This record gives sequence, C-alpha cells and structure tokens, in this order.
Amino acid sequence: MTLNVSQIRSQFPILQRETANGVPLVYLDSTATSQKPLAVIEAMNDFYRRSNANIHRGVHTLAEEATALYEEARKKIAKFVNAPDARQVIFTRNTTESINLVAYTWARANLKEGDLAILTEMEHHSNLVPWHILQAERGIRLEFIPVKDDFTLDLETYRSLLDQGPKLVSFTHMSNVLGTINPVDEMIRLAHDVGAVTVIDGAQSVPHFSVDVQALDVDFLAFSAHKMCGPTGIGALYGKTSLLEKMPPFLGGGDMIKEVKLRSFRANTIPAKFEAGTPAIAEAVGFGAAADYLLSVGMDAIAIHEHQITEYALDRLEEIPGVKLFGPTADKKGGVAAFSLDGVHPHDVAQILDRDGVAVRAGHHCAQPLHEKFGLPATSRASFYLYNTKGEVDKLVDGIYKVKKYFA
Ligand code: C6P
Repeated sequence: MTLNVSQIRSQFPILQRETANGVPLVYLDSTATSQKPLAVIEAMNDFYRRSNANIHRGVHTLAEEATALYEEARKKIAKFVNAPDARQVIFTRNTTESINLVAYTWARANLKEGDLAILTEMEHHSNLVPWHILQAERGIRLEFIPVKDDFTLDLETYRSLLDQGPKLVSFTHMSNVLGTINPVDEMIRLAHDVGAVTVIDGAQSVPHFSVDVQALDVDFLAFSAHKMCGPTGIGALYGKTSLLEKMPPFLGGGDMIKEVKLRSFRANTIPAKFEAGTPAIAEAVGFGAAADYLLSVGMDAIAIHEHQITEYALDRLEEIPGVKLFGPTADKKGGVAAFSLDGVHPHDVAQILDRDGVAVRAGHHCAQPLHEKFGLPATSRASFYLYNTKGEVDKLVDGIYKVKKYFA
C-alpha cells in the first residue's frame, strides 16, 4: 500500500505555489492546519454556486437541497469514525468547541465539588482550560497523568489515580508536540472499569489514521475538519446516544428547540439540540468531501506513508549536531517532529527556514505546561501529512544547516 504522492500533490493547488522568495512551498505545518484538495474546494464552490440556502427552515428547492447536503455530510463524518448513528455526530466549530461542549453540558450536569477529572501533562490548552474553568466554578479536582522521560504516559500513575474514583478521564489520542500516540484502548477500558466517562481529543489522530469509535468504546470524541483536509470553522463531537440525550443544551437559539414559549422552551432532539443558530453549512459540505477524499486515498495507506516520512525525518534530524528531538521513537508516534537547536531561538529557526520556502511552526504549540515540564519556552515543529515527501524532509534538513551557519 504505497501512496502515489505526486498524484496526491497535484490535487492540492496550494502545493504548486511558490513562497515570497520565489522558491517552491515546502509545507511542513499540517498539525496546525492541513492543506485542502480540489475535491473539498470544489464541493464548497459548488455549494455556493448551486445550492446555497439556510437549512432546516425552508421548503423551497434550495433550502431542501442545502439541508440534504448538510445532513449527508453528517452521515459521511459518522461513517469516517464508524459512529453507529449519524445523530451522534454534532457539528461544532472545531475540537476546542467540541471539548467545551462536553465541559459546559455533560460536566456541568454531572460533576460537583470534589469530583475528580483526570487529564494528562501533554494536553493542548483546549483540553486544559475548559476544565480549569470548571475547577474554578465548581471546585472539581484535576489530576494529571505524568509524561515520562521517554515522552510516553506514565500508566502506573494513571492506574493509581483511577483508584481514586474519577468521574471523567479526558486525554489526547496523539500529542501535537511529541507526536506520542497514546494507548487509548487500554486507557478507555481502565477508565470504564471504574465508571468514568471518557473524552478523547482526536484533533491529531482522526486526520492521520483510522479511528473507530465503536471499537474504542469511547464516550466522546472531538476533532476538527481543518486538520483533515477540510475547511476551517467546522469540527465534530461524537458522543454516545445515552449521554447526548441526557445532556442539557449548549447554546440557546434557533434550531436547538422543539417549542418556545415566552418564558420557557423545550429542547430539540439530538443532534439539533446542540446546534443553535445557522451552522457552517458550506463548511459541513467541505468537511464531508474531506472525509470522502481521505477514505478514497485510504487511511491505512496514509498512516503508513506518514510513518515512513517520520522515521526518515527523525533519522535525518538526529544527524544534525545541536538538534534535540522531543518525542518518542517513530514506532510510538505520528507525523510530528518537535525539536530545539542549540543556541538558536525556535522563531529564528522558523523564520530562516521560511526563506527557503520551508513552513514549520515555532512556539509552545498551545501546550505550555508540556514545554514547561521539559524546561523549554518553545520548540520548532515540522509535521507531515499524506502530501509530504522525503525530498521535503531533505529541504528541512538543508535549511537547518543554513540556520546553524547563520548563527555560527
Ligand atoms: N493544534 C497545532 O498547531 P482547534 O484549534 O480547535 O481546531 O484544535 C485544537 C487542538 C486540540 N487538540 C490538539 C491535540 C491539537 O493539536 C489542537 C490544535 C494546532 O498544534 C493549533 S494550536
């Protein structure tokens, strides 16, 4: 199962462009957001050219067509993560909003002072701050599974935290900095053994390898379209029906109601209960097209390709004197390579690489506590997706040698 990468690259118009210096773009920042194939761009373009209307409100042709396309997209996303029923897929703005939805609805209805929620030290801020807010408001207790020196989670500590009877365990499937892929099956099973509800931050897993909510038996899964070849402005929350049906609504307004009186309302059924107001309709269509596109390429083939690129990148980066990599060995991680370069600030690394068209991200990548743990204010980070090549890794490596020379 090898990908035809040159054919794939031809489907991404942006990959054909040059950067400001007239050099070809080497896009190594898909962890921040992925590029979009023609299939997605054209699906959204077609929607606006042919079918644009508001949904769930009109009986005219366009309204019905737009509604059908929006609900069709929900089915595509359900299929993508193997949800048993499309009604279990709630459209949100992104992973961040999906996790906040759980925190504002399920958690506020179910957690009280002193209740324990377990997170990990490698969380993105979007799986930390909603729980900090709840801690301040409700007095819930937060504990963290430590990250070990080998950049994997300390499961011994996890087991001992589970003995304290948590109500919630919420953690990332794959770290956006370390690339660590966590053993979610085992972690979910152990959480369920003590009756805890599980939330998986799938922002970095769902786009890159096959994630099956039924096989995982996860209670909630959050992910974003823009990291999986889809548009910005839309994401999804998958939830178990039994939980979603009991949860209070999130935002109030149009579409999320069955009936409104002057002084009261009756909430709609799922998924509408959680989708107040006019949603991102064209974006949903693009999201569905992205799911179709990734499935047509094949998630297993994508995962294998990314693994090969990552292995190669880690080997090549390791060769460079002064480069220190943060993350486990290639067999335990996805397509992310975060690194520091002795004596050079990560922002300078990224800026100098940009002169050669190489786009990497520098900063704390919205994982400040993780950086603090390893005593770093920031790292540079290259990340890989289905359209990246070993040749692009070579350009990254050449660029880092140039940075070294510049600062020598
Ligand atoms: N990480 C990165 O460059 P949103 O912004 O809601 O689509 O995704 C948030 C998010 C949540 N969890 C993880 C593990 C993530 O990686 C991200 C987004 C980007 O690493 C932007 S900060």
